[in-house]
Amino acid sequence: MKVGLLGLPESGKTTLFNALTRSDAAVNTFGGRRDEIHLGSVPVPDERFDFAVRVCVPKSRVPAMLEVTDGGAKVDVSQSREKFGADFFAGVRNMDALVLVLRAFESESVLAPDGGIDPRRDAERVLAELLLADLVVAEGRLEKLEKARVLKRITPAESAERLVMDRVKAHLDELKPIRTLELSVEEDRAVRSFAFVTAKEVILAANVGENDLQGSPLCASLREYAAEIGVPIIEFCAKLEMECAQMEPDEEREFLGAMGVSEPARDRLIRAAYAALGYISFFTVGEDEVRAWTVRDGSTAVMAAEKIHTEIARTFIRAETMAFEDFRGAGSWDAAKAAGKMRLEGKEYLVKDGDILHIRNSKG
Ligand SMILES: Nc1nc2c(ncn2[C@@H]2O[C@H](COP(=O)(O)OP(=O)(O)O)[C@@H](O)[C@H]2O)c(=O)[nH]1
Ligand SMILES: [Mg+2]
Repeated sequence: MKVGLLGLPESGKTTLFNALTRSDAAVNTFGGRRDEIHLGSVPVPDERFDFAVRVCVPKSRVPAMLEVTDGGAKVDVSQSREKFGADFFAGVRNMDALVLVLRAFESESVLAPDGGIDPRRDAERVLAELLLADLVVAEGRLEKLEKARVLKRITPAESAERLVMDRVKAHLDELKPIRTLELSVEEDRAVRSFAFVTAKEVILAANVGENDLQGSPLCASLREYAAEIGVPIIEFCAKLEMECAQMEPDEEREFLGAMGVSEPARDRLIRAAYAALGYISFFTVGEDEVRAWTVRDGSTAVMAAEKIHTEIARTFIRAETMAFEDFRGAGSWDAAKAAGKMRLEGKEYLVKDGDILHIRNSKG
């Protein structure tokens, strides 16, 4: 899963990046370099994966990974419009979700923006920029298609695309993000290559001060806004989380716990992203490898097989399947199988969160 950190300068993106990925990228000092892109990844914490590793003792273990990009898009709404182009958000076009980092911390050393600290205002401004970027793309494409139509050089596929693009533009004109536009599978396919930024799921990430961990008053209006637009919100203190990100997980929990934080922002963000994207996990287990896989809820067994390898999907016969709790209860695949907990499922079986799958295929 790929997430891009987005936000105004000095909102704490790089600080959060360090906290999430346990890195130590330089945070901005005033006038510092702003053009750097940071890429990092962090295993998705999952006690089911840990359990499977404990009981299987595999040669290799491959957890699901969260990939984080910081600096893929620099949003500075104080700059003139001319500086924004369709390419402005190029760095986040291949992300699954966007994490909008919002300054909600007071600080004497980090200058407050004009108008004071107001995470809701900042959220609205950045989301408006995203809408505008998509409008530029949709309008540009519609102009091209219109020219082709006038010159009678429009293909049937382009005519179909034009109808969808009209709907996309009308939706954006109403200031609504594309993620709230219902598109059929074919319609989605017709415009998917444009990778509209407002089609992506958004998570609001309010960066609060150390003393506001029990609910920052600065976030009251932002919380209402999040509920209004139906977007998840997490509140955390990036600076604090960065300080303890290098600790051992237990030590980190203890440290944060003493500050009244029950779970690191890393874990909460990952959970919010999985929920927003409708992602679930399935596992493959064995002596060679224990591996966690991420698929969309509603994926079939053959789609899960596709994740593993196209060849395995092509030669799919049956999925040997068991629910995670049956695996856990029996303590091993073989024991669960002996207890009659293993099922044989076909291509259209809907994979459940936590399922353990073994795809039988005609290649072995
Ligand atoms: N007090 C406080 N300062 C923070 C916090 N998060 C970031 N900062 C400071 O804000 C400045 C900008 O942070 P940075 O992560 O570089 O922001 P970016 O421009 O969005 O990447 C740095 O001086 C950070 O130390 C926080 O939670 N509390
Ligand atoms: Mg930065």
